[in-house]
Amino acid sequence: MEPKVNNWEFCEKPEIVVHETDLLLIGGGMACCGAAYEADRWATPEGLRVTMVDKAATDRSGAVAMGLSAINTYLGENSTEDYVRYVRNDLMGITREDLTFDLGRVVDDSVYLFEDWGLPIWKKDKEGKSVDGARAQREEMPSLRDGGTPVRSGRWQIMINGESYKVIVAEAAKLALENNRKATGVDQNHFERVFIVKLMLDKDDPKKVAGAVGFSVREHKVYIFKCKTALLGTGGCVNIFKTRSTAEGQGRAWFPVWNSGSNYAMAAESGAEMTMMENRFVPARFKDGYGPVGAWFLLFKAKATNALGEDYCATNLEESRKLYGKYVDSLGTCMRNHMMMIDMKAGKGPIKIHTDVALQTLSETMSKKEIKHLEAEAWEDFLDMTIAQAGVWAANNMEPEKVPSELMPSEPYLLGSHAGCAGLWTSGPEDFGPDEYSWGYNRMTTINGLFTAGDGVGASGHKFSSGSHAEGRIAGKSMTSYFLDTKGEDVGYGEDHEELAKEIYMPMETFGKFSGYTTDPDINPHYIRPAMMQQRLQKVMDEYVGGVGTWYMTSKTMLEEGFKYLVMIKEDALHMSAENLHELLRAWENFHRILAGEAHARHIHFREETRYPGYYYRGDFLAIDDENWKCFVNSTYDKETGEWDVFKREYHQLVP
Ligand code: SFD
Ligand code: AMP
Repeated sequence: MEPKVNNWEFCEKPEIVVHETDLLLIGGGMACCGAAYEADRWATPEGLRVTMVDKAATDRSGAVAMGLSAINTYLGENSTEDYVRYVRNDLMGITREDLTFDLGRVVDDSVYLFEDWGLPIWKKDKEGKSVDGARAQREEMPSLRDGGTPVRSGRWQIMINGESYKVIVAEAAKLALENNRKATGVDQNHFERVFIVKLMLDKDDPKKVAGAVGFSVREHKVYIFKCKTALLGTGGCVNIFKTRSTAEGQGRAWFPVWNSGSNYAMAAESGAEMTMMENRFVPARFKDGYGPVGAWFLLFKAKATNALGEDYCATNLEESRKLYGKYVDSLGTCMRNHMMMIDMKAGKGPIKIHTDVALQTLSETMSKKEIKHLEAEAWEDFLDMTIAQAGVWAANNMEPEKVPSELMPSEPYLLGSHAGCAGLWTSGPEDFGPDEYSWGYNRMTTINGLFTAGDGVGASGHKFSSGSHAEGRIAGKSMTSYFLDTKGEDVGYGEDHEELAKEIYMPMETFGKFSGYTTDPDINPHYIRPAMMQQRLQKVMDEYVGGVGTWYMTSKTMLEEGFKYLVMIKEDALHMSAENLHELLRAWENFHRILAGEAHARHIHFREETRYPGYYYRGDFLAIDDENWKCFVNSTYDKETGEWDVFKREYHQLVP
């Protein structure tokens, strides 16, 4: 097919806005809000300009958009070493322990800040009774910083009334940006609804970042940011696999559908080293609404069984030990999934979580008023975080105190902050870990000046909302050091602004030029619409890279067949069309999803074992193989040739 060209004949040429800054924060989620807060503390006094650009409205953007009902990483009385052991166990023995240790020693300070900024955190009163966050605030119970006792659901998790969690964290970030704006005299340093699609590198040194480009999803504007250092804080990747939700429900997922793998795709295209991109997270969730299970298992002490009433984690333990040995004992997240899937595949489903039994048991020692409050908390757990699950209960006339709910493993997501560890290979702290893990600036990638945090940092999961914020703070401070240390060195990209705008708006020119060729603009031999391209990608990933359609099974032969389609999908993506700015957003999300999906598949193809049973299986290497594969799998991508170089990196155990 003829390559598409853009001469602005069929779509309006956008205005090109150029913004120069020093520290650019790409994203407005937990990581970038942490970075904005911390960068203001260190960069503003030095007169450095800080800018945030977010794809959405920062108050309600990213994974915490709907709020959360718990903070899953708060160490409190736990040691940092134990945190490293917990993360290592849950991620099947391979993590960058320097990054996890470094995060563990600072994360609680972010939680103290959240409480200072108004986040209602549940507390234990003098009798040891739970008091929800709003009442604890009203009764001025001691803050965590002042020794207050949180209500723990699990060893690492604390309960919150978190519907407005993101609004609270975003407000602090925006105040920090405003303080910086005033101090540095710039007109604007917070851009919302601007989707960044490409990083730009220094024209003389392709191992150095020099800027980023994107477009407004509301106005005909292309934004070009010139910067010396940038933070990629754009979250994880959702909707690369066929989803369990279908048709009218398509779009319902657990992780946010608007996080489209930009972190991984833009970094890969810049040549940054990736790590553990074979890892994924397959969360067990309340069926159809994708409601999380943590609070139910940990706070409400609910049990999950197969349809025969058996605890599948007990009945399948020894069977699982045959392939996964000692790894079954810590019953990590993927292992719990694995044992559930054994029963589901054996027809012992549906799997049910017994919310009714849990609430009835808890209410045995409670007053009527306390029971009413408990039932409200049961609903609030989802109303604070995954509203649709409360919707599914209501729509199905289900009262959790009366009937159990069905659980289902969802489609896979790529992320680095939750119970997964895909992402970029970054420098760790100077004071903890082997030399090869640190190259100057904490959380800097292998591209100088390019940093990442949260879902962007690979090989160090279980950071969650609080850890992503704290990691953003670490990066914000390091970016300031990097800028000051490289003050005399100029950077500048070579890209032409007009050519960048043409490339970005190509799908709109394509639609304008060819949509009249057929009677139905959806059916056209000259282009493919983004929604269809997404469906194609999801189908190929599902069938060849271990989606729900194959019970997460794949192999060398399946992957190699899949690669043929992925290469064609990359070619065909150049012929996507976009009728409006929303479809242009969808088109560029696909470009990012396709590359993130390919990275995932290339890494799974390289790692010849099944390290994460319950997340995915290599049918040709079903067992865990510590002898050959207790190591990191890293890669770099060459966007000119489309070639991936995938290789091993040594794992060092730092905490006994
Ligand atoms: O219940 C671009 N998470 C939970 N963490 C907890 O601490 N407690 C919980 O209770 C958690 N639960 C939970 C969680 C997530 C979700 C979706 C649900 C339930 C339903 C995990 C945390 O939320 C997660 O770890 C962090 O938020 C990750 O932070 P970060 O910063 O890595 O990602 P982000 O917050 O999603 O922000 C991404 C930002 O980037 C923007 N963006 N901007 C410009 N250009 C682009 N190309 C962009 N692409 C994305 C987004 O707009 C956003 O601002 S439970 O499951 O455990
Ligand atoms: P989730 O709701 O699945 O996202 O999990 C939230 C938190 O609870 C994470 O820290 C999980 O590791 C933890 N968690 C979830 N289910 C269990 C379980 N069955 N046992 C122990 N921890 C769990």
